Amino acid sequence: MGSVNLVERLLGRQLALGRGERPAYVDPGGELSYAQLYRAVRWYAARLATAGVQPGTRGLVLADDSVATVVSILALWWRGAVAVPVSPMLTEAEVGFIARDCRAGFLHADERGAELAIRAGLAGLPRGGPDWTEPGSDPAPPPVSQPPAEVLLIQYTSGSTGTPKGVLHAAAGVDGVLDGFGRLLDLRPEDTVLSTAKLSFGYGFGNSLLFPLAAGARVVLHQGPPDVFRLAATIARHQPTVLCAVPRIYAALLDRAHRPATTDAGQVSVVAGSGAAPTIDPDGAAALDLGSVRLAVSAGEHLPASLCVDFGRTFGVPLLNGLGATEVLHIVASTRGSRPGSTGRAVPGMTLTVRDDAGRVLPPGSEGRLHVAGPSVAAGYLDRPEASAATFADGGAYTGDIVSQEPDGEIRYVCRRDDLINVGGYKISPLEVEAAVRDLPGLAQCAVVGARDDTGLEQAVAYLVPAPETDRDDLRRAARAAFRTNLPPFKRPSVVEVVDRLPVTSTGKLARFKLRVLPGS
Ligand code: 3SK
Repeated sequence: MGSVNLVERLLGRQLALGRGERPAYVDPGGELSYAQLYRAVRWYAARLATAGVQPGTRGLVLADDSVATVVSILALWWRGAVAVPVSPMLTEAEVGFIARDCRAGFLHADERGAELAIRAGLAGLPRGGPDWTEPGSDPAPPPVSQPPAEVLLIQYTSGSTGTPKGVLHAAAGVDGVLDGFGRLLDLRPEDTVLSTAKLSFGYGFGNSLLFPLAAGARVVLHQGPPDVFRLAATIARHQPTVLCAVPRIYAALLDRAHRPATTDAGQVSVVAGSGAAPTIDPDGAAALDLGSVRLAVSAGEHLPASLCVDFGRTFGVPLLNGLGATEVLHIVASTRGSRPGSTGRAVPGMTLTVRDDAGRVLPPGSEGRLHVAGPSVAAGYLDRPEASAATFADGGAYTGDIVSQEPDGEIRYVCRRDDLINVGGYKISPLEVEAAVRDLPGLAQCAVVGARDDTGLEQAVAYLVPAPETDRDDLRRAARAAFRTNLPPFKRPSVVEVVDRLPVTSTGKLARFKLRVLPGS
């Protein structure tokens, strides 16, 4: 493979194909064509050069989804720099850690991201913002081509201990994913894509940046938390043809569709587990109409078969399930033509096998560790040789999922191999959530686990053991307050249960598996 020029593949190509006037992005600020996007990226890249950003500099992008966020990422690539997208929903401690861990040399931040960055002690970093996308006069040198092995994207993922790890994606991997899941997704220039997963997460990065730009499609950027009322309004307004979301968003859309419209007016709604503040529907019963949608994509967490079937029947839209991981950049198993309940087969160019703890391939039907090989496997974790050796092994990467595989290649998801809790695609370390209440007066012990609710979706449940003489209700209230203070919304447990004791194994260790049942079910 020769050198890779992603800006050319994603943007220059659309102009060369005469699609410059076609719409590229819509956000609350308006709509932008491919030609306008190209110019905005060039201006931003020129400003990066003036600010001293060099090829290889790591640029933290701390912003909600917007045109400016996309422009900053593409401009970093134009300059040969490394984009490090980070969610502004993280705490200042997490943002500070990530900035130090990746040795960030530049920061792009929106208003909220800038405030967060200052609290995180990043005031000294050279900083750009949405105003850098405005017309400028500086000539920008042409976009930099990169050797295939050059890292140009670092995506952070939670470790099972709660310490985020930077996943290093090389130019060839980012290029390769376009020929992998990108080929299977098969977007067209007439498509409009709407993803509720944000650019700061691997799933959203592909959905809202890589795949649509490679196809010359239009993208609607949804800001703020993805509650169903705002989502319904965005769908009604912008008529997406392809919707990408996590299963609990599809469950919330179904729930809304099944409720009689007359009971909706003014009702308070929150997408389960999103951690978002409840939203009051300002217009009463905004119609939920998925008539424009030709394809819905689900990934990030396990899609229960019943939800997949119910969604297809209710909306008449096929729901394509997928399994992905940050370590393999995007979706690597997908259900085109598979049966409901399946997680699908390998996407083009990727090889999936099920292996035992020694890395040996297991026969069909056996449960084991999902191993992925192919172009989009990342180069490793930043500065984590041990973790890299454990995950990036045997010619590919282990995703941390336990699955089985049928003789025809279909994957069936079983569970996670580690204790990470998966809520709407966010992988949450129980240790980090437990640490948030560690010093709470009146708390003797705490264990946090993931438990499936009656729809089959995982919820984070905190079990608290009170110290003697402690009022149980006071403890529950104090724990909820501590979770609110110490954790970003999406990491807060949705159920907090006070119990007399925690179960232990015969060797006296906490038996987390015994807690993985929702209280009351
Ligand atoms: O499920 C995930 O964690 C994921 C990560 C990156 C890209 C895509 C997906 C589904």
